[in-house]
Amino acid sequence: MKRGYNVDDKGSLLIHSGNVVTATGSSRSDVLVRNGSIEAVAPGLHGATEGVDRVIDATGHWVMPGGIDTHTHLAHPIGRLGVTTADDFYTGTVAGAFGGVTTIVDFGLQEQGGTLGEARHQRLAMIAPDAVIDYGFHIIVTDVNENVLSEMEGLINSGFPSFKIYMTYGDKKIGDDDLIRLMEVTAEHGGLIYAHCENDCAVTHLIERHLAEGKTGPAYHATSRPPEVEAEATNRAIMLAELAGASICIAHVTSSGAARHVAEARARGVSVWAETCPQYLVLDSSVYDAGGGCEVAKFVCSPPMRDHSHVDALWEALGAGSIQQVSSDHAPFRFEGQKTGGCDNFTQIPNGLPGVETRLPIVFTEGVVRGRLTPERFVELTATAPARIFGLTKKGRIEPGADADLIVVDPDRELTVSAAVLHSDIDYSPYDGMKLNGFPTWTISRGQVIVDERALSAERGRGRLVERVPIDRPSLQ
Ligand code: DUC
Ligand code: ZN
Ligand code: ZN
Repeated sequence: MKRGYNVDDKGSLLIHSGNVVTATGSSRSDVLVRNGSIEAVAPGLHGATEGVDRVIDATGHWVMPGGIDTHTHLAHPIGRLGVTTADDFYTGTVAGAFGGVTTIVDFGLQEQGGTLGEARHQRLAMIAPDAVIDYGFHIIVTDVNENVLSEMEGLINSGFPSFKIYMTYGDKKIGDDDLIRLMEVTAEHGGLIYAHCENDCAVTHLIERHLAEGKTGPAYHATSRPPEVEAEATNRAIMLAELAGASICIAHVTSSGAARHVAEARARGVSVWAETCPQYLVLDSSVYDAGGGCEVAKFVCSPPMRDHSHVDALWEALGAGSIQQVSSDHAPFRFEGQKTGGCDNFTQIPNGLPGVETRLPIVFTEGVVRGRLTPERFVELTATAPARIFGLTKKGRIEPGADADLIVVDPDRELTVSAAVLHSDIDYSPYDGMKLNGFPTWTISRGQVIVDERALSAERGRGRLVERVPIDRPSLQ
């Protein structure tokens, strides 16, 4: 029992006397970890600490599965502008670890004219030296051709079962014809389409109209992408998936209309899942009040934040199960020098908000502490469901045989958010001043304590590529 010993994934660790919370229940219990996996979960294991390398006393704490964030953009050229996000795979995964995230599923972008295999190869080479937590990535398909379609079966069966598509965003956009072709292949081989849904024609038209009318300030970003453009594209993507018999996950649902299309499709048996993100649950369209000047650019993301009726609808959908997971869509840009490039023209503001570090605390505080979600539902939304939807068989659960990816949280400990206390390589937080519970005291990845009483103890590059399997289509949980 060596207090302070940083157990690697060959060691053993006992976390005792915590409130162990899973997606299906909570109880006071101990968790024994050996060689990176969970060996046993039961009360009374702390009677046998002989030979255990490290013991964590979790009295008064909650022990939960490490968060799985299936929507991060690290060192990634975003959207139509192609501006690269400010976090690399070191700063982004360190930020994740401090926010209780033990696995990310990021993105590898197919270049125009390039292959999906090249996208995989390039992205792996970028991530592996830097990541401190485990990682996978979705391949973003931007250029569909026969070769691409024939590559997909091999990718699905070798740990890359999900394919991101954009229904808007310039040369990254996929048309409906190509979307159906992709869906036919994923339907046949157990792949999943992960879709950014906005009607590109409507957005393009509205942007042009705003600019022609002199409505160029950052606040007009939001009115150029109203809820209808999201709801229409969401419904279209779902209907195409239904036609092809394919599974689909709708990225970042922000509006009541899109949430309703998802719920209705699930009710008729379509294999559709949906995520929302913390920004759409705690911020609303008042962040775009024109009085804010260029500060408004800090909140420019797509889809944008909505009015409060949509915020309420999203919480309801989370409670009812028609939205199954919360991801961050972590796409951090510095305010000075990146966001400010569009102070006079909202189309020049890179789209995205940081979120990998604050996702769990926001959902914990606004969901569990405020009584909107049970602790079990919190675990389901942030870890267990993302693992199930995206084929991460060893993650997101606290049970023998699962990877020992755990967080130990003091539910009463509060932290006031500012860029200075967070770990992303940017100069602001959209949640500045917010008081949040739910930051972990310890974050454990494959048995290794990587955040130890709020101090980093992880080597750069220790993260591993996560195993993923083809998607279980009939499961609509
Ligand atoms: N939307 C954003 O705002 N940022 C990242 C990509 C996206 O779809
Ligand atoms: Zn998106
Ligand atoms: Zn995104």
